[in-house]
Amino acid sequence: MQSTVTPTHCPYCALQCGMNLTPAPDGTVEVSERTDFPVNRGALCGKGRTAAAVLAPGVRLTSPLVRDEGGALVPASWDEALDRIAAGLGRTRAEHGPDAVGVFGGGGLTNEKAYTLGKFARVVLGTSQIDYNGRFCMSSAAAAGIKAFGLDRGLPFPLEDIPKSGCVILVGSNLAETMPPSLRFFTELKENGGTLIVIDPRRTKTAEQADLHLAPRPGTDLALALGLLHLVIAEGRVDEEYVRERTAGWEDARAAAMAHWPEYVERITGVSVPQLRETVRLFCEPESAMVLTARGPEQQSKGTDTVGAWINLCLATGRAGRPLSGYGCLTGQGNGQGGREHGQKADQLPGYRKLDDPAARAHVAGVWGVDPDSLPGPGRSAYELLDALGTDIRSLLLMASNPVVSAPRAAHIEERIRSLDFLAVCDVVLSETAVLADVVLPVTQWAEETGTTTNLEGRVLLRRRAISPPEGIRSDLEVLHELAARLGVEKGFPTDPEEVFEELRRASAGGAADYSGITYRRLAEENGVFWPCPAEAEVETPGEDAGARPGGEAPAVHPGTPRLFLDRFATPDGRARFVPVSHRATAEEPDEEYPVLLTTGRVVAQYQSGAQTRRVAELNSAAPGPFVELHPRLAARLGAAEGDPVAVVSRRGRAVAPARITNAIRPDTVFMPFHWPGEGRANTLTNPALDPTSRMPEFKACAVRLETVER
Ligand SMILES: Nc1nc2c(c(=O)[nH]1)N[C@H]1C(S)=C(S)[C@@H](COP(=O)(O)OP(=O)(O)OC[C@H]3O[C@@H](n4cnc5c(=O)[nH]c(N)nc54)[C@H](O)[C@@H]3O)O[C@H]1N2
Ligand SMILES: Nc1nc2c(c(=O)[nH]1)N[C@H]1C(S)=C(S)[C@@H](COP(=O)(O)OP(=O)(O)OC[C@H]3O[C@@H](n4cnc5c(=O)[nH]c(N)nc54)[C@H](O)[C@@H]3O)O[C@H]1N2
Ligand code: SF4
Ligand SMILES: [Mo]
Repeated sequence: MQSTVTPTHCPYCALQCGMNLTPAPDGTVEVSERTDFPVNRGALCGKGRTAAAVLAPGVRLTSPLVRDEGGALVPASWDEALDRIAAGLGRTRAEHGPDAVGVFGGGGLTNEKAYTLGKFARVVLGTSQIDYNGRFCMSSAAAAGIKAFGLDRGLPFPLEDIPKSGCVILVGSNLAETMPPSLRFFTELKENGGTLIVIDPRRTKTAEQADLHLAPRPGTDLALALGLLHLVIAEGRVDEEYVRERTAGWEDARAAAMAHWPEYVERITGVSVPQLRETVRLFCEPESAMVLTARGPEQQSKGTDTVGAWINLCLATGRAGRPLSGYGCLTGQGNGQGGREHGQKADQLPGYRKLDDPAARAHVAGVWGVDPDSLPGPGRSAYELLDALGTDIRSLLLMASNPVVSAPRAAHIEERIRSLDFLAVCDVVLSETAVLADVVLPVTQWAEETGTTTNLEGRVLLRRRAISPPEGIRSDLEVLHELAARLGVEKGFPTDPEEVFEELRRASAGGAADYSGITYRRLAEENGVFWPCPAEAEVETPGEDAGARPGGEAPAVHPGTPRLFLDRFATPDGRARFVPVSHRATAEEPDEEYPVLLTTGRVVAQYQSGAQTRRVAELNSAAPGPFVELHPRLAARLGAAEGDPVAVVSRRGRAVAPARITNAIRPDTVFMPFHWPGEGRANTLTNPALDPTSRMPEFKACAVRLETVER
């Protein structure tokens, strides 16, 4: 018998690399190269290559678990587990009202699941208290993009544009470790004569590729961007005609930048004035240039303003909404983009509609067959929701996140989770958060189910089912269907992903993220479609590069939108908005007691809270545990040698991990990856100070002191 090959996509990051899956006779599945997907052209990182390991029965959950009277989690039937969840959530709702029931989702969920989870919260539970882990991810960039451009889509152009640009500034992205196959676009940029500038307090694998590496103090990117804009103005490099024709608000932004003298910026950031000048020269001289941000500048209590400042730099120099130029955010999770468009965010309805917009409520309520007035209003943001557990929020349904490891001030959040009246978790493995649940439901994984994701380019993709799930596993959609029925809503929660997508198309129609012209058939035939893609193909929007249609005939349907803003921005008057921003300090500056800055991030072989990748032997041996990266001078002052356990202490707690001494980091800064629970958990230390607009916590900068540990 010949085995069938299924072309699909990786379960992990926002690159959504294409891969082929081939079922083996023993029920496992083999991952192999798929060369027809343009983003990765066959290349996979170690996580993608080994993703099938998490499908194995010894690794994953295979039965629902319920807490018995003795307090142990024991296997149970689906009916018992589902009944208990319906009873737990229902009891809280009856006793404390709908807003005492919380829902927490994830950017790893497919569009169909994210959509259904949002609908479940608002229609079945009637709660406003839903948010998701994407709030911890790209919410600052999203907020800034909406302010400036009227629309948030991670990249406004396909990755394939990068090599053709003149200069790319990568701000706080370590994509050589976080999206390895994408490094190709940047090496091609250099081969084509373009310049790569990397801004990171550490000389990362990505920074090693750069023509110019700036290493600012963590939390000072806002000042850095303002200093660059100051020089652009002072050196007469403003594109006056573009500013006049395509933007609004320049005068105020200009005045704010003028207050940020290069010498002042040098003092704040530690980046020298000659380096600032060189950056401006490299950015402004070519015909086209891009700024791409990732979590470095975004995960700050001023992340929205910081991204706004980088957008201002692009606007002042005419580098947005023009070919091979623009600002983009490198979204992180597998469906980090789609996950924020279809209604699992506290303030959103499907199609990237606003929950407080009466027209949006009426449209979505129409699709859902409910009274618009029955839809709750906006709820709390992710950290605020987690912080309210056990007090205002008494029961929680958690799907696809592991906050015990990944939330800021994690010891406090863990304690909040433990104080809940009732916790239900849907996961593929027994994560550190699932262990605390009253009921755990085992769900199907990427290779076992069909669904769509939207990658960091805004390209909607079809993930296909390649194998059957093991006996005893159900999908997230089946779980929500069953729970809805038990809570009295028999209709409107289909279990077939395509049926959900058909409804999502209607719900998104006319919204900012319009998917109504996208079908599963098109996704399969065209290898992905860029949103917005309305159902009615009016006259093709001039200036948009729609890409060639198969067959070459005139498009009968909307071709999708690979490139945004070429003619106008998505604001009412079509102009981009400058935002007047000024530098401000991080929420917690170093002082005598806590004299060092801690920043956090990732390593190539582990994914997020590590719930999945820590269970893969090959990845675990490549990255077996946490560490504290510090400069030799700091290590000498501390009296620590390579590998010695070092205690990192902040106002929130204490973590211990081995020292990794390197002069690739600033001497005033230490770095810890956040993939591990226990003693070395980085988030025991992090500061939940929130950005006032995006409600993003300050994962990237807090004050700590270091201590040696006797072993
Ligand atoms: N291997 C791996 N890949 C992943 C993930 C993973 O967990 N593991 N997660 C995925 C997800 S969800 C995301 S969001 C992306 C994240 O992708 P990235 O944003 O690339 O990842 P991080 O390591 O969090 O942060 C990037 C860099 O920011 C730097 N940085 C720290 N503080 C500052 C600062 O104040 N300013 C500046 N300019 N830089 C700073 C860090 O030194 C780090 O090198 O990765 C995705 N891909
Ligand atoms: N200190 C520090 N903390 C951080 C960050 C940082 O840079 N520094 N980054 C933040 C960022 S950007 C992010 S995105 C978050 C991520 O942190 P988390 O939200 O904890 O993300 P994951 O570890 O991916 O957790 C996903 C969980 O869902 C499960 N899962 C996977 N697929 C499915 C599915 O289809 N259905 C269900 N039901 N479950 C599924 C996985 O097994 C896993 O347990 O961490 C944030 N925390
Ligand atoms: S880069 Fe991201 S999408 Fe590609 S194989 Fe690695 S984890 Fe998967
Ligand atoms: Mo993320």
